[in-house]
Amino acid sequence: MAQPAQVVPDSEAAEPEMISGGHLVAKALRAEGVDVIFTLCGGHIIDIYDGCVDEGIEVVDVRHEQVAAHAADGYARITGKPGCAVVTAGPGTTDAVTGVANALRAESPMLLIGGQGALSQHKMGSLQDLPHVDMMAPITKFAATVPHTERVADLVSMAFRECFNGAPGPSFLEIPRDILDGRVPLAKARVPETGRYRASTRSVGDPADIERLADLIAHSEKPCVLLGSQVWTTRGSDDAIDFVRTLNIPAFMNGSGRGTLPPGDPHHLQLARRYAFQNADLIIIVGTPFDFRMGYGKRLSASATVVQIDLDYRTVGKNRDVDLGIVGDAGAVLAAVTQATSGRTSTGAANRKAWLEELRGVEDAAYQKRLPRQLSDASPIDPYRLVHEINEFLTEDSIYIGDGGDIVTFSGQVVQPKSPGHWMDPGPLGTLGVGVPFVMAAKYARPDKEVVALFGDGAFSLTGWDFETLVRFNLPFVGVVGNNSSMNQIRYGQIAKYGEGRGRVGNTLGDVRYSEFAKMLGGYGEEVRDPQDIGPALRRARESGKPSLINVWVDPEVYAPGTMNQTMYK
Ligand SMILES: Cc1ncc(C[n+]2csc(CCOP(=O)(O)OP(=O)(O)O)c2C)c(N)n1
Ligand SMILES: [Mg+2]
Repeated sequence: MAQPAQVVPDSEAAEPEMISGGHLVAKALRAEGVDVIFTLCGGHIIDIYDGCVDEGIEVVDVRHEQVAAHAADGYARITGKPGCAVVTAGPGTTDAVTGVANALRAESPMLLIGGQGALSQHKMGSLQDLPHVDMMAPITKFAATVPHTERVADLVSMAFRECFNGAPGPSFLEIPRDILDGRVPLAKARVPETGRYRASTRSVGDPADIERLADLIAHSEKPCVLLGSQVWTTRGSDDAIDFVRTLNIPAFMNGSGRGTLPPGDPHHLQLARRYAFQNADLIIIVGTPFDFRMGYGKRLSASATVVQIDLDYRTVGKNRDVDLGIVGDAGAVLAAVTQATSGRTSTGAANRKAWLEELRGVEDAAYQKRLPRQLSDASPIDPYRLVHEINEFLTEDSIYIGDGGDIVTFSGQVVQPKSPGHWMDPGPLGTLGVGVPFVMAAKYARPDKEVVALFGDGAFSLTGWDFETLVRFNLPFVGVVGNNSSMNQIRYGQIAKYGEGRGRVGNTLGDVRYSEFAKMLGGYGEEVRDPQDIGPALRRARESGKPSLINVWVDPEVYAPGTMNQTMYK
């Protein structure tokens, strides 16, 4: 005889699996492949840590929230995955503002999660309560409050989707304390699955425009291309290399696009840029806006045909008219154009030999003119010598990070990364203090790489205490302080404007022995006053296997040409 089906009374039903908001955050981070959060603790956010323990996400705890946010930005740049910083309510979130703002201007996809007072105490004056979403809205692509525990993972995935809308950028979520600590049945929470909540961003724009660009190139005798940050963001380096080589187009690189072509490559140019922009008949701008770094587009010849390719519709044609605009993924667009030229009788490549030789001549002359400064034995040390030694020191596996004023302006001319994605600077916000957090992110994400950072003494001071975090997490790197006991880039402008006698106001730093600071915190350090000692000291820092600071005393009375021209303000 069949047994009657067993009816379980409600009171004895198996309890549904419950989950808290913090654990849902961790699940959503996991879905995006995020394996680390950068954070400074606070009572509002600890449940996220507990979730990270379950999901195997590492918690890297820093000493200032600005560092957490910059590290998340750096992690995104290095890995191509979004970075995540988690900070507490109020001052934790305000401290992170600079890092978020930097990521916005640098088009870096990061998520900042901030704590918030409990929703049940909304507007009652809870501890650390501030209008975070209002504060973050102008400097993010998306800023929202999570209104219910069931929605936590859903909103994290939404924030990630928004990070990759157009040109990438930061998102912000605040999670009220009761929402984060609350527990809901797992079955009721929306937990988006990896690969199922974001579409591809590899668009090539209008196919007719790809053909038009192929035509323009085929008929150009003097083209050049500027490979900007989005070439790296879209991981389009190989496509860009194929494009310039197949079509024989001289290439300049800026921002994170530096290193796309290795130094010594016949198509790699740097110092002839102004000449090329003045004399080219076709200028192709890839993944970089016409901002101050481009003289707002004014430095491009008025008679050249100008093409702009960008992930962000809003960037194309901004500040300067263009002849052709393509909204799409840098690598995908360049690959499509190379492909479009392949069936033609002529790509024009052979007609560009003379133009390449002309540019090479300009490049070589500029290099020879500067070389004596790079080899200078002067004491105090000429900053050109310091950056020359750093350039010589870099290998194909060295990620170079620049954080400072004048000293980094020198390095921008001389230091050439040897591989794609091996150059990091703050980007167009020009934020001092990104150095230590970028080291943290780079070395954490790519322990197989060497990280070499050049700091101004002013820049280092902003976030330098997190050198201790690098020691604590065993993240060795070669650090160099170009020490002029000054905020020298600003000092130059003051002297030029107000005269020598009034040039030393608000820009003087102490003669700090940063090597001792490094040693105090458990790192390696050396002082260098003689140019001959720079190379050996760098090598000993490499060998030490520790976070290091080589404090190099440079001449405060010499300035980079970019500083003297005050190009950044023009
Ligand atoms: C966070 C921040 N504060 C202030 C500035 C303005 N600023 C630009 S360069 C500079 C001087 C930096 O000094 P240092 O890092 O020692 O480099 P140096 O110019 O002396 O080589 C300052 C203060 C900035 N860019 N970022
Ligand atoms: Mg300085």
